[in-house]
Amino acid sequence: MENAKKLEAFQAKIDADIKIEPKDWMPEKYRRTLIRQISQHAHSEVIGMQPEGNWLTRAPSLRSKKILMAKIQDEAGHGLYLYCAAETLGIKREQFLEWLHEGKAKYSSVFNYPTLTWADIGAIGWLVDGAAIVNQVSLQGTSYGPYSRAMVKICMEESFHQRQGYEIMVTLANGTKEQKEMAQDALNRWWWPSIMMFGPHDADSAHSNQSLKWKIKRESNDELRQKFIDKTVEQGEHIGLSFPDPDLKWNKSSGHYEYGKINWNEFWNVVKGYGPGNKKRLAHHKDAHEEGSWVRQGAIAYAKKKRSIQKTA
Ligand code: BYC
Repeated sequence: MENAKKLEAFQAKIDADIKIEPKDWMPEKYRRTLIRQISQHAHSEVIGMQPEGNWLTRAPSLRSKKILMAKIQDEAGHGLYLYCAAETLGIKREQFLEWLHEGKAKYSSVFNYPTLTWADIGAIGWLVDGAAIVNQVSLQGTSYGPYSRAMVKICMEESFHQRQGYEIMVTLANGTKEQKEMAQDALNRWWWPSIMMFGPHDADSAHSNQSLKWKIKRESNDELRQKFIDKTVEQGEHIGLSFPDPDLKWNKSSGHYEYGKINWNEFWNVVKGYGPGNKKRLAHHKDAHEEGSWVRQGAIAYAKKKRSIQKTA
């Protein structure tokens, strides 16, 4: 009875668009859903640095190298804001990393594809960050205060990332025949993985109904995917690129693009750990984590020492 009343009051707060803060009462399932989604979001930001890092030493100019370096550093920062937001739910960061290393926590499927050419860096910024922005603008309105505030800051930086990628694609699409082919090839390989980022169709999405009711998610997977497709197709056509989907066509009466069948076997295969880069990405993360342990130990020792000096002063 007590719990039913609390649940009712909780839902009333959500319905009135009042943010839920860390010390507020919340149903255990709400807390667990947030822990799962926010920590997976954080892992995606951090693992997402790897495909781009692959091109840092081979960027074609000092300018493009500086921009790419700044972008990758931003992704690390996004991971940190998100781990902090997830920690407000009572779980330590070490635990999130343990779950990631044990394969219990996911990260976005899209980061398991390789970056074969410089054009892939353009495609990631334009398409992957472009898809992430659509999702994250919506998540600014999420019901959990710390997640929502992290999203506001992250979105400001993501729009610069999307432009960084599109600028590379524009340059290549207006370049030599070989450069245009490189841009087209990158679009061909990144288009489907990018639209898979939004997750399964609504009818097959295990968590959507409850997450929408609790306003953890503000729009469904398919609604967000459609928004991304509608805005991105025009950007691609504007620079003379074509999309690898023969069924992609404008539907005048609905005001949206129709698109072909998504290969869900490929998606689930990647999500389950069998994509082209899963093993490499995780192994690299584990190695980097181990190699960085002396930095963490040093930082903890320094903080302890500083606290004890402050106490005795
Ligand atoms: N990849 O019921 P559903 C970036 C899983 S990084 C892997 O629809 P939900 C960037 C899902 O977890 C930004 N798994 O789930 C960084 C669930 O499995 P579990 C990344 C996926 O949570 C560097 C199952 O499928 N953005 O911008 O309601 C460089 C059923 O799905 C995926 C985020 O992380 C996937 N794509 O909705 C460049 C956004 N999709 O957990 C750029 C935050 C689904 O039950 N997350 N699954 O085992 C979300 O908005 C939601 O969690 C999702 C899925 C829309 C992804």
